[in-house]
Amino acid sequence: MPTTHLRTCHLCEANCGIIVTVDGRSVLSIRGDSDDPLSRGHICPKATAIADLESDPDRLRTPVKRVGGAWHPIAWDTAFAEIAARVAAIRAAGGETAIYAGNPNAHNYSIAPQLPLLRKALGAKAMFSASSVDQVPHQLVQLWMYGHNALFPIPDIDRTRHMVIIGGNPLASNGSVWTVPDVRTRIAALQARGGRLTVIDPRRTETAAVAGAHHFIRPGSDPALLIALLLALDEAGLVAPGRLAAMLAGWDAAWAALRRFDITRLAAACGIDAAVIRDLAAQLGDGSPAIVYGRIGVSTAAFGTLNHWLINLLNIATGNLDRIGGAMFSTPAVDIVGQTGSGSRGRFHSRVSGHPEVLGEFPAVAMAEEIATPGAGQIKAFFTIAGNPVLSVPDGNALDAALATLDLMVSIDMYVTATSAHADYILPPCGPLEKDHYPLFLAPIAVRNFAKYSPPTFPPTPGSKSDWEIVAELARAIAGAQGQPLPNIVPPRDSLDRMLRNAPRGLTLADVEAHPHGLDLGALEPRLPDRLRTPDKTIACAPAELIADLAARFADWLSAPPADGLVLIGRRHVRNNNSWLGNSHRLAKGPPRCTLMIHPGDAAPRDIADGDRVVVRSGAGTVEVAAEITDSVMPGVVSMPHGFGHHRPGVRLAVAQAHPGASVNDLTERHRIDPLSGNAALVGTPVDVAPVRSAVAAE
Ligand SMILES: Nc1nc2c(c(=O)[nH]1)N[C@H]1C(S)=C(S)[C@@H](COP(=O)(O)OP(=O)(O)OC[C@H]3O[C@@H](n4cnc5c(=O)[nH]c(N)nc54)[C@H](O)[C@@H]3O)O[C@H]1N2
Ligand SMILES: Nc1nc2c(c(=O)[nH]1)N[C@H]1C(S)=C(S)[C@@H](COP(=O)(O)OP(=O)(O)OC[C@H]3O[C@@H](n4cnc5c(=O)[nH]c(N)nc54)[C@H](O)[C@@H]3O)O[C@H]1N2
Ligand code: SF4
Ligand SMILES: [Mo]
Repeated sequence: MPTTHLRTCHLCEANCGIIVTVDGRSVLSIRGDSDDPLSRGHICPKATAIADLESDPDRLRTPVKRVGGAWHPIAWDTAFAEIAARVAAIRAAGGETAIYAGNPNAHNYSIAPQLPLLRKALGAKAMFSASSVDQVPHQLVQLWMYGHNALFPIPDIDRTRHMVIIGGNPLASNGSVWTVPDVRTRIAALQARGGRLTVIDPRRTETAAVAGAHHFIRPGSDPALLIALLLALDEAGLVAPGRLAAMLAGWDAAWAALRRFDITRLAAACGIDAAVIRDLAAQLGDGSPAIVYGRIGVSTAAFGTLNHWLINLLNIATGNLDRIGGAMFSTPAVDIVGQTGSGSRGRFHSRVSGHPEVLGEFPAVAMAEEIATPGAGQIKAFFTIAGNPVLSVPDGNALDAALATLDLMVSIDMYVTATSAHADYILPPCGPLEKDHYPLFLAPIAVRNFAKYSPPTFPPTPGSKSDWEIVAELARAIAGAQGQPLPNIVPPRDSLDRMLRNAPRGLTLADVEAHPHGLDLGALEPRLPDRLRTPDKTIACAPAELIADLAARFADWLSAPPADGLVLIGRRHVRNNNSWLGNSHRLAKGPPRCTLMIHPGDAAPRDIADGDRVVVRSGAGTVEVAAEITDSVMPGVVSMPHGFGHHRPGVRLAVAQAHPGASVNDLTERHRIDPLSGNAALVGTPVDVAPVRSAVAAE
């Protein structure tokens, strides 16, 4: 008998409501839930991949242990006991341990409370995560300006008049650091009510294609545009923070630092005409609700932290922070801001390169050196949890080589990937429909205040475990093997109920469960100054680190002549998801997606024809891909998606390996970072491109 089940798609930040129809354990259909208050029926093609994940023959169903090159099934308790004994021995001999927590952790409410238990049992000084190849610059700016790293301003797209998207492509990504399901319809509604969308991107993206205006920008040059916009507002007398004025600290100091620059010079540096910049500033400053929003393209950049500071200053200068139709703060059912520490930077430093910790983590770019560099404090045991950093982190080859030297590696993952292929043990979670879901980290950044709990669709398969159980049981086994007190494990539903009750709304899990389509808690509301976590409830507009970065590193960059040659940027496709989901039959269909987009004016002099195999070379390495000639990328820029390169030895992803592509992170470089946040500068890598035939001839 088929049954239908309501839940949330956990695959991306949009958190769409889905209706899953099953017969026994087979998935008959996955449809959008039109009664979900947030997603209103929207889904993207990835939702149906959940069915492929459930049935994928490559998905591991039992823990496995690698002996030589072969994988052997192993019982859970044996695996936990063996890992625990090895950790105890490694630590007794002075070896360090570390964890990399990958992107899916952000989509799994139940792991978060268990991770500190594992970290403590391991005594792991070094914690790494996908945050430092992603959004940590947003969080550092929020810590400095608003007093808490999780105080994310959310674009109130449904009520704005003008949305400016810089370095984001929500029509492919479905929105990020911004839970905004069905963004296409929301953009169409904005335009239908006479509002506008402006996109700033080195590529004419899917989002740019529906925007009223799109401006190409030289990769990495965004601070020049953002400062020029601020100066143009100032010049036109349009700086009007309104009611925010009473909350601003350091406002004059910020302006004094900005006014050292000149619009003409800045315009030349970013490649956008000064007249276009002045016009955009006039639109932003016209008094109607407007939002400047920046994402991966400005976050994973050498000036990532500077970019986000300038974006926040723009929203403040136009009076659009904390304003209906501007960039607003949420009133979430679970209040991360009220229930976690504000965050930190520089309390301790990494061993090899002396990177400051940021929010308790070291930059992911430092993993390879921390594993490979001998000496006291060298990482000898390494745990990955839902991550595939060999494909996701710059200089994947360096990490690949480093992982091979570990004394112990454990991956909590359901696939044998480019990363987990190095593990001694792979501990696979149960299928996705056997898990429950709550958007712990994503509801607080949604365009409406909402809460939704999804129970498991299927009962657990006997002998399977959810991620949180694996992490918790590992923590207990490892603590026990070292004679530490056993950690107290709180079931995730209990933690969730407690977090809900402790938030100002005071809901219970039962209250949320009473609304299986989701509980709409209303539109975003102005929250300042109460929401600020700075000691004096002001907005710190001139953090010393940013003023210094502007005066030194940015000023140097601006005075240096622009480099010749091509630079590499990334892109996403609506049918891919980072380094995984490539093994879904449904998603893998269609033309090859791992191509190098290149402008016709850059292809011709290099004698590259559309579809030719080309060699791309950077300071880190070389990859071979097919060229896709298109004027949708600006001259001087080439674009390649990340998350491909499944040909590496040992990988077991049959469908993905039929379209292996190449890993763009074999080209990105470990030393290219934003030094304030430690975030990788994934965009703007200098590269050479040549057809395979001449590259071969040259060698
Ligand atoms: N060049 C370049 N590199 C990038 C980016 C870019 O734009 N350009 N983007 C960066 C960004 S924003 C991110 S977030 C990172 C992501 O990079 P990672 O943190 O490495 O995450 P994923 O690539 O999503 O890999 C997820 C892994 O977890 C496994 N997995 C999936 N779901 C689950 C689950 O529920 N439980 C468990 N235990 N395992 C699971 C998958 O099989 C896969 O191996 O990549 C970054 N890398
Ligand atoms: N389908 C799909 N959806 C996803 C993912 C996925 O892999 N596939 N990944 C998820 C994850 S982990 C994340 S973090 C989000 C990311 O969400 P988005 O930030 O929307 O990601 P992208 O689509 O990579 O958009 C980044 C844009 O920045 C542009 N860009 C590159 N360099 C620069 C620059 O120097 N300046 C400017 N202004 N723009 C630049 C690129 O051309 C690109 O269009 O997407 C999430 N959603
Ligand atoms: S946009 Fe697609 S992948 Fe993201 S939550 Fe919605 S259905 Fe899932
Ligand atoms: Mo991400």
